[in-house]
Amino acid sequence: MSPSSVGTLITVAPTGAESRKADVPQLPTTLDELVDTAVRCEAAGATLIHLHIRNAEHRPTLDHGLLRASVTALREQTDLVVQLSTGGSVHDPLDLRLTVLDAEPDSCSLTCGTTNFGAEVFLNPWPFMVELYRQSIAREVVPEFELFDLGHVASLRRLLDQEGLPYGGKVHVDLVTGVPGGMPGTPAALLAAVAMLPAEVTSWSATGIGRTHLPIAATALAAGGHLRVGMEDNLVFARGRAVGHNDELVARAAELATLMQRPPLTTGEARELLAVKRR
Ligand code: KMH
Ligand code: ZN
Repeated sequence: MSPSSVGTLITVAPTGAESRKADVPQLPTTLDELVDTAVRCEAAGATLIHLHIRNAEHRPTLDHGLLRASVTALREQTDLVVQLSTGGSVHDPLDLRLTVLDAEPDSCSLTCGTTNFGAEVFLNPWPFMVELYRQSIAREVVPEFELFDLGHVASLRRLLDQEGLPYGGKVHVDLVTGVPGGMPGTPAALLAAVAMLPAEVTSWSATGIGRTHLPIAATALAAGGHLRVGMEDNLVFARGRAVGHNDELVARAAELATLMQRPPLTTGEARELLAVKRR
């Protein structure tokens, strides 16, 4: 893929599992807030939403009914590709994380290894990765391989060698940089990971946690990658200015991509890029 040959897939990760509503009231945590966020972010240029949901107390949950209701509502109100997080929060047990696919999303995250995550551990043992991958293929859900470290790139190589290609035949990767415990959010680290990607990878995006988000976005665009932005990864829009709404981050990503002659993909183009099943 030559850097300038394709438009840009913009993923929004609006909520995550880490920030507390009490600390960040503008974080979308209710279903109404999520739908409003999705509609506004789609209008601003996003084509994929990476979703973590919250319960009535605004705490992270993997409740099946709430997951399914969220997927249904987003499908009804937007044309976004709906990706459910299987990473959940660092406190979610592995067996519960495997049940996320019961909600029949278009896509699911699949992290290719365990990583230190601040003071916690984000657990992704090899047997869990394999089981999740097999389930994604059986249920015709397109995985997005989340790579937090160079070791995760090597594990993706191993997974593809052992299990073959994902449902749809496309291999989309998201390089998550700047997590305390993972690869740093620097152009050098990102480009090292990109250089190691298996030849089967058909598209990749990148995100930088916190203040690394802008240099990582600029590097990804220059190197032919796609973008992930959102309040899961970054709560500060600019020095001294908090993110007021996720669509501000999406609009800036779209502007940057357009300046780089790689304007946002349409949702139809994004679905084709990822080979998601029409549901
Ligand atoms: N919340 C993190 C522990 C994913 O969504 O798959 C894991 C995470 C990755 O956000
Ligand atoms: Zn996530």
